Amino acid sequence: MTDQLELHEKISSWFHSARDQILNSKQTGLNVDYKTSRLDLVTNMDRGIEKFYREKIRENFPDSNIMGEEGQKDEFRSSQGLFWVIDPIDGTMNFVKQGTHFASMIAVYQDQKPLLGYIYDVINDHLYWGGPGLGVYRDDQKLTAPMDLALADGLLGVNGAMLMHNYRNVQTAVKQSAGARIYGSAGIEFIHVLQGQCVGYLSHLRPWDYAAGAILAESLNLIVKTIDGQPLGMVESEDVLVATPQAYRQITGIMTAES
Ligand code: 2AM
Ligand code: CA
Ligand code: CA
Ligand code: CA
Repeated sequence: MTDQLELHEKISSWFHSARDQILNSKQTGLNVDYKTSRLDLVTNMDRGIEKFYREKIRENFPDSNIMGEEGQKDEFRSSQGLFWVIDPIDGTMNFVKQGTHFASMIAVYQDQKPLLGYIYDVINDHLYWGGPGLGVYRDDQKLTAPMDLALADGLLGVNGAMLMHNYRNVQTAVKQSAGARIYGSAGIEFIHVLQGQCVGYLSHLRPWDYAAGAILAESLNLIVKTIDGQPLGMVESEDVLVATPQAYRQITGIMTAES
């Protein structure tokens, strides 16, 4: 078994270098392109940071397989050894429009089992990291597992489009909560749930959006599955719900009920 803390020492240093590059882009300028729509952006920084992580991984762990949002995608199912999932900038729209509320994320698996998860809140310079057997840390400080709050007792992070279209009755879940929050970055939303600031988060996500968050959430006894109660795959996009056990049961009860 690769030593988690030995790996962590290397990986954590990459995030601070990524931060410098991202902050520098304010001076050097951003090129913004559209992917599938005017709401689906990619910048030279998304591509540059992913390239930087890939180079670091190849240099330090040459036998790795890598899946990244902006690059080549190795197959998770057939990958033994170290497998990496990268989201170089999560919340690219926020990055472009607000210059804040975005994250940089890496998830690491060994022989298809979770090993380490990282969500880096770039602007606030906080690294949320951990994995099975380690618990979850915010920089050097260990997080306590959030209380198992009911839906009525907490805020619910949701995807804006799902809420607008009342996807699978999500508005009913929001009405039963203390209110909806829409932050526009899956990574930032996961951080709120990890810290007990939101009772759950619901969105339609791809593997790089949820991989790191799922590793951290499971290490804090949160539930992270599809809204139909299925374990998260590593290939498709999924309706992902991360929540306290109580809120998870309540939200899926509402969203999977026959209407
Ligand atoms: P991204 O910025 O890395 O693409 C925005 O609601 C959140 O959903 C972000 O975490 C964003 O990640 C993610 N997302 C997933 N698919 C998306 C898409 N097609 N367009 C915009 N955001 C998407
Ligand atoms: Ca994107
Ligand atoms: Ca993302
Ligand atoms: Ca991204």
